[in-house]
Amino acid sequence: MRNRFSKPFYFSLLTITILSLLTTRQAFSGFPPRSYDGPGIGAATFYITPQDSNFTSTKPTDNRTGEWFSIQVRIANHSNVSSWQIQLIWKTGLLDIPYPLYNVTKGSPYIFTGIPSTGLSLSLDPFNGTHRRLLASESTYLAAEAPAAADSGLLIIWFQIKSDPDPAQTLSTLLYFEEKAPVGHKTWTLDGSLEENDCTMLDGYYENKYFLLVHDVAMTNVMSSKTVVGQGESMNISVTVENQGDYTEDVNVTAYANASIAQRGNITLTKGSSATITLTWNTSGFVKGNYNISAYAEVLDDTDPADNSRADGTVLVSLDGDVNGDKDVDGKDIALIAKYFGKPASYYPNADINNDGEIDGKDLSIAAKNFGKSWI
Ligand SMILES: [Ca+2]
Ligand SMILES: [Ca+2]
Ligand SMILES: [Ca+2]
Ligand SMILES: [Ca+2]
Repeated sequence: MRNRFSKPFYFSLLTITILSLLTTRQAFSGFPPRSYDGPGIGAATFYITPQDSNFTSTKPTDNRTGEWFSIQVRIANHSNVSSWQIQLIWKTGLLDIPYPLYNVTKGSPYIFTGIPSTGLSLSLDPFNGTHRRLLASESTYLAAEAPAAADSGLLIIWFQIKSDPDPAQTLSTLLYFEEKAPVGHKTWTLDGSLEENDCTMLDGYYENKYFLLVHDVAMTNVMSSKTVVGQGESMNISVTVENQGDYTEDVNVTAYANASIAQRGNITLTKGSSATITLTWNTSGFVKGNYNISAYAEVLDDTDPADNSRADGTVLVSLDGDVNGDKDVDGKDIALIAKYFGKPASYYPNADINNDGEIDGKDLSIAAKNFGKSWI
């Protein structure tokens, strides 16, 4: 088409003068040149739908090469369109249109439905060493214009995926409308007077990436119910585990007092979910002293092992009946039990000496048995 309009050398000065006398504007016929660079009428938007597509591979051996997908090129908020042309460009390493005659068809509802026109004109050729271009256009006859519409179809295009990424690689391409190209190859619409309309181009983004499914659980909270526990009594350790991976997990959970196992447990967690279970530490057989409380969540092949364990400070194993942790059983301990007497353990967990959930006479009698004793 450019050749048709780049041979002015054959024109004599006389011819040009006569032409300029006969017409100030070219009569519309067939495929128009881009003859006017003004603001035009209307303000349409060319867009690609879907705007984004990811062709995700879940493991390196997934083969997406050869798969097909379609996009539509559409035009929105247009009026006075008698001719449209788009130049669409993409990276050939990722996508291609192997058979344009079969794989590029009119969109729906097509912009020129019921209007006499030239028919769809298509050409597919290299844009540069890495990119390929589809040039598509259609014009109406006799200055006929498409009625104003919110949205119309231009093209349906079937692309084929040409490459698979390896784990270290993502293949991506912008499917973009070229508007800064030389005259004749840019994207535009014209009205019946061959005036160019204002247009906005919304490109699409396409990516073929390798996505590894992972096992990853995390210990997000560890909470000891007591700060002081009587030797031979029990306390609770609440552990919260989150499944940050991609599989449903059967999680083994272990609470520790220093390096010793306090108790083991198990939680089943679906992808993205979180749950808390309560483990119990029976201090029978543990010598008096401070213990670091921690918990560990375990699944096979955890890809992020750093978040699987968590600590929660220290707990004192003391003389049974020592509620305030000063290593004796005296009036201060009795006073604390008395203060919360009849209340649930949550009011003052250390005072629920026998760990049965209530602060009552049983706790008081345990303290009474060791009243006056101390250690160290
Ligand atoms: Ca994690
Ligand atoms: Ca983890
Ligand atoms: Ca005490
Ligand atoms: Ca109790």
